[in-house]
Amino acid sequence: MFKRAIVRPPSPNFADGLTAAALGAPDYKLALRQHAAYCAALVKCGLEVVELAVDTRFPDSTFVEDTAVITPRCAVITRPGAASRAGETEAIRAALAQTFPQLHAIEAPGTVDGGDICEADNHFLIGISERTNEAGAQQLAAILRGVGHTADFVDIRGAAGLLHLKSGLTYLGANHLVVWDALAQRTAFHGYELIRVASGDEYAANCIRVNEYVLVAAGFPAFAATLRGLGYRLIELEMSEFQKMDGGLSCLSLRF
Ligand code: CIR
Repeated sequence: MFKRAIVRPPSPNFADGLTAAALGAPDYKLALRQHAAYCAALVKCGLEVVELAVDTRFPDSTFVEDTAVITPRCAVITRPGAASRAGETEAIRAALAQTFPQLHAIEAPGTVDGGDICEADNHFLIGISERTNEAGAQQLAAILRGVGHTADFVDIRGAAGLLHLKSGLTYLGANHLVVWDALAQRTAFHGYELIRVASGDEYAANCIRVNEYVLVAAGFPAFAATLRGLGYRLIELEMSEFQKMDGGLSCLSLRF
């Protein structure tokens, strides 16, 4: 069960962040409303939501997930792969230090974005991407294994349209792994019961299980029906303005 989430509202210069989405510039006021609805959903799931101050030095800083990896056994400050995002970890380190007396950290030359790390019970799937390099992936795996988790790597370099591993993948619990059709054959996913996301619905694959609910992006009725059919209780959230900046539901919080 998660008890708490760290979030950071989008900053007024959110539109200056990194994106390859080609969906146009986000509307800041609408992004704030969507972010508020997201926080309300986390509260509905039973979480205390800790909101960090907006920081205009970092237009992508609303995507807090990329700055840390938190498990029931450890917390790791990442070293984000995009230079413009490197400084985002400072505020996260300060926020987490209150709860985690020992913070691990990824060191140069390693880079890790939290969006590449998928926690599946005690096992961690670590994406190697344009943001998470092999050195960072190895460092993280060593930290996770050192506290008793297991870890495996998934190389997604060259997977078209996939910024982070979790852009195309979600572990829901109960051995259910939501995954893009295009990724379903990867050996790292053998042994899971796959919930395949059809071509055209790719954005829906980034959803999050939060206690008794699954938060899903609005606008994907077939995918939502599949999850409901498996017995999941859903909260559907409008995510259009974050999608324009290549972000999804998981990216907007750190849950622990
Ligand atoms: C970036 O390119 O870094 C941001 N615009 C989007 C980050 C999304 N984060 C995630 O998928 N975990």
